[in-house]
Amino acid sequence: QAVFRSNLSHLLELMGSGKESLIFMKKRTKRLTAQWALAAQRLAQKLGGVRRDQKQILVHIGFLTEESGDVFSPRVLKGGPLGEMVQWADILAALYVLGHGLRITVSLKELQSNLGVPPGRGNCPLTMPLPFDLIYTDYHGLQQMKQHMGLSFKKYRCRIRVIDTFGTEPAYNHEEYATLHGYRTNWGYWNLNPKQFMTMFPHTPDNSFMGFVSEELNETEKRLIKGGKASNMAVVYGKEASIWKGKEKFLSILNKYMEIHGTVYYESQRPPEVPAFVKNHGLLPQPEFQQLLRKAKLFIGFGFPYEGPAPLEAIANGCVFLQSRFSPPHSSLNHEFFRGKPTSREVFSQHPYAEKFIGKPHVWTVNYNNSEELEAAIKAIMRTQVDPYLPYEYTCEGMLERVHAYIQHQDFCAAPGPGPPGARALESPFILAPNATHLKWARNASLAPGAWPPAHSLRAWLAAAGRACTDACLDHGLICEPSFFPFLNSQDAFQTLQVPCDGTESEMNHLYPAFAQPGQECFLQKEPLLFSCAGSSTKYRRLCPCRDFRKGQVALCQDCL
Ligand code: U2F
Repeated sequence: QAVFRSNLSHLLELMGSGKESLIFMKKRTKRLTAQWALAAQRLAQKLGGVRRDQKQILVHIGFLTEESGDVFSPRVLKGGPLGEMVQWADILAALYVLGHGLRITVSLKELQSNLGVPPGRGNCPLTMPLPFDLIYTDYHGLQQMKQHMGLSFKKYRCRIRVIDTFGTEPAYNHEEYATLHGYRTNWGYWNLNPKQFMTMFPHTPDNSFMGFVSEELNETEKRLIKGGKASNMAVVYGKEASIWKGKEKFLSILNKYMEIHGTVYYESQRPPEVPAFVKNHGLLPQPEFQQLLRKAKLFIGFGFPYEGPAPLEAIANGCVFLQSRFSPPHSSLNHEFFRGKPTSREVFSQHPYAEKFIGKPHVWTVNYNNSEELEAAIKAIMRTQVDPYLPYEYTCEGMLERVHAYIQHQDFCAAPGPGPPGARALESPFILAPNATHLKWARNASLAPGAWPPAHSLRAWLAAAGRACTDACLDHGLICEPSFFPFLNSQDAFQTLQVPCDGTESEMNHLYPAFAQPGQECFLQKEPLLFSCAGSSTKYRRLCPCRDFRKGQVALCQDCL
């Protein structure tokens, strides 16, 4: 039985020391202790007496190991990426607060000793018992485990969770399919269950959304902040000078209306990219950065970094986030940063989560190339009053709730039953919407006992041609749920939806099940690992399994706790 913890001092010891990255993470954990403790109290109350198994967990942070080059640690104080460190610090805190047994490794040697690989033996060819129920790592760590676990890797890889900022889509994950169809990249093709990859934002529900937290304000703090805002103060998003390159015109427009602040790292001289009228504070320690956001009215994205934590922190501190729309969208096909990442996702703005899940009045996404549109937005923002806002899923309680649910319910080691769990179930009635493109699983979940998420939250839609299931579900206020694909992957499902199939074929294709309009052919998915919410083609109308979700917690269905 796991017992919630509110004292994090032992966790701080477990985190070790030395590297700047670890120092940054520990400072963060220490600062957030009270928030975690309060969140644990609230979640304990919410869950009542529900039994929570205590798991033995290994956290191996691969990108911080010397063996993978550890390029991040030396840049912590120089404006390099901190988002990953924010997330790992919060993952560790969440696992610890939930009461699990924890080991943390940031070197190959420590990894080997925790896995029980005999000293001096780089690789253990025998299957050895694994003393952990779960392992959280990243792509670097995964590679190291593959190299050093011998046969055990295959046996135990279902216990691994891969923290993967931008996500891995099923088409890239399936080795054979990726190789045959041009989805092979540096990172993908591990043939894991796509839900084993855990992302920073809810990009595609094919992966699990892990997230991180942002500090939450109490009502008094919110009131004080609202009263203390300087309506003409703007902070530019970007710790590295290169982000400011080519933004002179934008800055001169903004400078007409607002006092501009920056937190750009510099060594001795002001970086030439940052104009003299900007008040540059240099890279700030995290708490001071938060204080700056508390005073500011506007936080401005210049297009990079993509999808970091800072805009959420700004919005939580009562700022409006202004960002540019990307047209055409950025993706692994056209942008260096995304190239080689195992996803085809198109990014329509610097921070799609802020745009799609938060939106106005907190988030304004405009075309920066249009000076009139930009100027009008700045003026309107200066007149708008906004309250500090933090989506529940990014609070400590929200993160604890989600990680608790994953740990108790996600099991990728269970042997698959004979055929998809829904194949038989589909003989039972569906409720059809009048236009027959929407169906709801009407029977109770007893048809797939123990399934998580429970089968009764399934709502199915036949998407329009060219529409991905991710978007088709969102269009209806729902979220795509890949674990429900087996329920829809049958001739019966098409029949129930009154889709006029002239013929039905079963093939490996990450867009299936789907209906091809020319030819009136229905296609079923042959390879369960390729069930994918992401992906679209104008050739197909995809059959999409959607589900409801808890308000502010997109990872969990209404009955998922
Ligand atoms: C993202 O990484 P970044 O580190 O560039 O993300 P940011 O949104 O800039 O913020 C990370 C943290 O840096 C902190 C701030 C955030 O929590 O409080 N910070 C600070 O301590 N001092 C300052 O002066 C300014 C900010 C993303 F998270 C990564 O996954 C990506 O790899 C990267 C590139 O897209 O962007």
